[in-house]
Amino acid sequence: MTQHGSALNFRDFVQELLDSGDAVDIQEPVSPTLEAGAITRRVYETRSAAPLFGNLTEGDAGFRILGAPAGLSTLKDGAYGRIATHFGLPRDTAPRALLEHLVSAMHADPVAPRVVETGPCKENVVRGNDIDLRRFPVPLLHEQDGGRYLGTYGFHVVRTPDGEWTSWSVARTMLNTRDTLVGPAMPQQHIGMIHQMWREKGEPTPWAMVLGAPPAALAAAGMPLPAGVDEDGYVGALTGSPVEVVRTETNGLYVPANAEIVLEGWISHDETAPEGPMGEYHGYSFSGSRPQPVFHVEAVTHRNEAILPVCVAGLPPEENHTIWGTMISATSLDVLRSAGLPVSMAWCSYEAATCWIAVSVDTRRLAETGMGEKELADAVAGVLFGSHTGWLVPKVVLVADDIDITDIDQLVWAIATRYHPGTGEYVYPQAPGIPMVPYLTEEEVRTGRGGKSVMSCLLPGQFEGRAAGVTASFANSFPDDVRQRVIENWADYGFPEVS
Ligand SMILES: Cc1cc2nc3c(=O)[nH]c(=O)nc-3n(C[C@H](O)[C@H](O)[C@H](O)COP(=O)(O)O)c2cc1C
Ligand SMILES: [Mn+2]
Repeated sequence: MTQHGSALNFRDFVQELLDSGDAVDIQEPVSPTLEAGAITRRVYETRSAAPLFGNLTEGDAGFRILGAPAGLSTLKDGAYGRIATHFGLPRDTAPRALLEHLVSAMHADPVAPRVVETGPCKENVVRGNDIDLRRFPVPLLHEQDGGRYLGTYGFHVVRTPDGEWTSWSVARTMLNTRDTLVGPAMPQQHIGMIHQMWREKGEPTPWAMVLGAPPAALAAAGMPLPAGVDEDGYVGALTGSPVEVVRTETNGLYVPANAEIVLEGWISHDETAPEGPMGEYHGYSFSGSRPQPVFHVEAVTHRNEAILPVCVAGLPPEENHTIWGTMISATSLDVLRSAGLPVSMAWCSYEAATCWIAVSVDTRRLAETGMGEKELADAVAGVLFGSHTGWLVPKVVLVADDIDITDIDQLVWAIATRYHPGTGEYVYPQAPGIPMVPYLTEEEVRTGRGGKSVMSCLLPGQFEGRAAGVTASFANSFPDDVRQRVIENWADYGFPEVS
């Protein structure tokens, strides 16, 4: 027996998508060399159902791929259905409710994972010389990529040498040789911090990678929780059940028992190999590879007919926006609110490719603080850009909370009509930030600072609690009885129902 439900069992997640019409079981032969990537890309861009490739032309027979595991959908029950299913929530859960759910679990007691003797991930065990990662259908995702990527929707497991902190974190891994992978482990990310601790001890870093993980665990591994926080305990708090984990075959780490595929081994300290390029979250592919650490695989365990989940990064919306962006939104909202700032919501607009976060300001509370625009911008920048989550996002858009910041149409209208050129932007050349942002100068990439801003779309009156005129719209420009009559008679006028 293993635990069930879409949040804690990837196989159940896939079944739930199929049952709700949000995944397609593809029996046509499909090549992992570019074809699966092209289909998945078109799925994101047309908001079609997630492709489950059941008949792949490379790799051992039986292995499958799920593309676009958290793509947006056009189904009637909501665009965010595939994301909500990651957390076992109803498909029509709105972003605001999802964020509050994620934030409240940050303040709940962690629920530690439960160690079980064995689980589905041990159905097949391959060790040593028998390992050949090319047995999996390792996809070539974009024509310009420097290699095939096995890990695009999986997480690393590492633990500090003192055993006090276990980190689950999502980062990409490229196939290097038959039993090694290569990929980034940035020093600001928790895998990089823990890798450094092992380096100082002079020992290789014990490591595992989990593919086809429980979806809530994958999302938590893509969430910038503070250093020292175990993502596994957060998943327990979030789902209300401990995650079932099993001991690895070789290195004493623990991995989710029902994972589709587990790779275990160690990360080298001195050995690097060229990695990339790859189409990336900001929507571009830059040329050239970079040296990155090599991950040595000493054992592979996997379920029968394992399903490899795949993110084909690039233009939004893909998982770097729908999962990473959503998890950044939750941690940023918590950081800003915990600092006592008059903030009601934070949202990394998927359309902005995780390069900006919109922050909505409670103007009534803002007026009570007596803050001016620069003071507010500096306070938001100080709190956010100094945090682990704020390191990831270069731009903040401040806007009054008459705007629903999860609605890109409203946000664009506010930017166009409220941002004041020349005075509405505050820049922070000393703020630290992720060096992957496309517009950074060489100097900014080298120093890891700058290219960060707060853009204010607050109008002068809003600092005194006054509204920005009356929004001329269906909601604001008509008395209740007129609106009610229009809604009730809608079909009689001859219109189809609006969702
Ligand atoms: C689909 C996806 C792909 C990601 N790829 C990477 C990556 O290649 N490198 C990276 O540093 N972070 C990547 N991230 C973001 C990290 O997972 C995220 O910043 C997380 O907070 C890192 O864990 P940590 O906070 O425990 O260090 C990715 C996230 C998602 C959802
Ligand atoms: Mn972490």
